[in-house]
Amino acid sequence: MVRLPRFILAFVAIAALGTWATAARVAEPVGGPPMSDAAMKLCVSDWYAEHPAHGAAPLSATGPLAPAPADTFLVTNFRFDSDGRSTQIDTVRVVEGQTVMWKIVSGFHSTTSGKPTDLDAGSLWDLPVDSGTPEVVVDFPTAGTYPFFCRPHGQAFNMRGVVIVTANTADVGPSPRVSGAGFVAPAWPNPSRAYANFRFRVDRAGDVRLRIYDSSGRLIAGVLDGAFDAGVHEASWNARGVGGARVKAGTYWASLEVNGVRSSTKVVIAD
Ligand SMILES: [Cu+2]
Repeated sequence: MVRLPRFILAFVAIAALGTWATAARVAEPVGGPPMSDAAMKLCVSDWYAEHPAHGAAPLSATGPLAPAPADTFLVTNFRFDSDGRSTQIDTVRVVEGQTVMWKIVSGFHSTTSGKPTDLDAGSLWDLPVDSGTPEVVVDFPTAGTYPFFCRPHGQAFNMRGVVIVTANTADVGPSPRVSGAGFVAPAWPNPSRAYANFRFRVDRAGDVRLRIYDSSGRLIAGVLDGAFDAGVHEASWNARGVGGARVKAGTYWASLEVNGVRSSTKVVIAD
């Protein structure tokens, strides 16, 4: 047996304790001094390395021609701020079919649906908000109250917020648009199997494109691309991708572009 000198044992013990204390702080912040940038970054990157980010609005809803988000939370240490005041928990109100943006100001955070203690936290959306993804946009197609929190700071720093989505009481379906062009009904049947059907309004004769995206914004299929007269029209998607294979069950987004004005509606494909 090699006998280590006593001072070396003391050094090893202190080093091990230091490592443990750092790991515990990252995994479960317990208030006290704010987390360092490095600890926040580690917490966020560790989580999303194991759990894919999801729930961002499809690219079609965030492109240069998409309507601006209806409201924005500025994400800072350690609050979601929507009103420019230093209140802890802010609430924004939007209408069905509108989008909300989270925009980084400082630190490393997430926007995660639910409350920190919910078993299904993050089931609707769970996205990092940091220098790597400085702006994220979530689509809110359905009325309801949607609490959210930051994974590293929701529990210990009460870093939370709320989105309240009110029903669209005009009879124009899920995506009201100022021009009057857009979907006028949710996709049906819901869920869809062989076909998903869409009804949409064209405000004046012109070019119409209808495309299908998956929930990560990947283009799946083109349904329409051509000239239409003004009026209400219908189209169907055969639940097949560009290559002709049936898509797997899940949530997709139909993106409609009428004379450059875009709107989107959700499509659920069943097995
Ligand atoms: Cu945070």
